[in-house]
Amino acid sequence: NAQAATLADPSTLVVDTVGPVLTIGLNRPKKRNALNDGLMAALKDCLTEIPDEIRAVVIHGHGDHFSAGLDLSELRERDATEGLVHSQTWHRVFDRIQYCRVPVIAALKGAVIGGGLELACAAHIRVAEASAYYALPEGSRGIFVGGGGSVRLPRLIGVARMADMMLTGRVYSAAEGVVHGFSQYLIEAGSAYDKALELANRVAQNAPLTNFAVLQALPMIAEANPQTGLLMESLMATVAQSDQEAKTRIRAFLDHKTAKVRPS
Ligand code: 1HE
Repeated sequence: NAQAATLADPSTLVVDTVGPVLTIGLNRPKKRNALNDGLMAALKDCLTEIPDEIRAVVIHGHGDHFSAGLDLSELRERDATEGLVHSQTWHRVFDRIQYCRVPVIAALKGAVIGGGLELACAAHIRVAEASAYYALPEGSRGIFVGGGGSVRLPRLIGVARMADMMLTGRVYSAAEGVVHGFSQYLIEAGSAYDKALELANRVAQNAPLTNFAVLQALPMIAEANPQTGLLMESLMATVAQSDQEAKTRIRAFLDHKTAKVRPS
């Protein structure tokens, strides 16, 4: 029932701290990290109380796969009302990722399927290794996305591509995925977690106000009408520039004390 669904199962996640980075490992490898209610409740809990000293989050999967999506064994129990509650519960959990205080980076490998892809879409940066692949088998299972996928995924890859995935079961490879916007990084096998951690440490060094602006203001500005967006941008820029952190960093550049921007 809906009440029992809120009980967190801490064994489904491995949460750790690596310097300023909180790492959250999906930990149901025998079930290919399928997302059951206990895991989702645990994920919600650990995203609720992010310690002050944490400056970035990495979400990854234990085993060979990021996530096989919704745990289908739980689905057969639900009626329509419970389904609605379940979907909205997922929305709240994934909103905690998207609107997190700090940047969230997803390290992708193997199956990134259905709800697993919806989870990845809520993160701010996706790093995929060569084994990653993306699919939305909801169509063939007679269901629909329910974890915010129809809101977030079209913004990354477009409505037509998502419709094709759901209608025909099309699967995209990691290499295709980086071209089409599923991930921002494509890296060699076995290194998604390390790369995600490296990026997390880099973003952790940014001025907190810059990260706030990128996470909270940028997506809203991008969705706003242009005149509203431009005004929001001006206001955000003014607040950021007037922060002491910005002044210190710009002074350091002018004093030749910071690294120059060079091609990577
Ligand atoms: C699962 C799930 C799952 C694996 N729910 N139990 N997602 C899907 O439709 C994907 C379904 N899964 C697969 O296609 C495959 O399992 C994989 C390609 C991910 C992995 O294949 P493989 O050969 O490595 O493993 P396996 O033998 O298929 O699975 C190992 C076990 O995990 C097996 O259980 P067992 O008790 O027989 O050992 C599988 O049943 C179990 N398992 N995936 C439940 N998803 C909010 S709306 C979101 C809607 C969706 O996400 S729909 C997409 C659902």
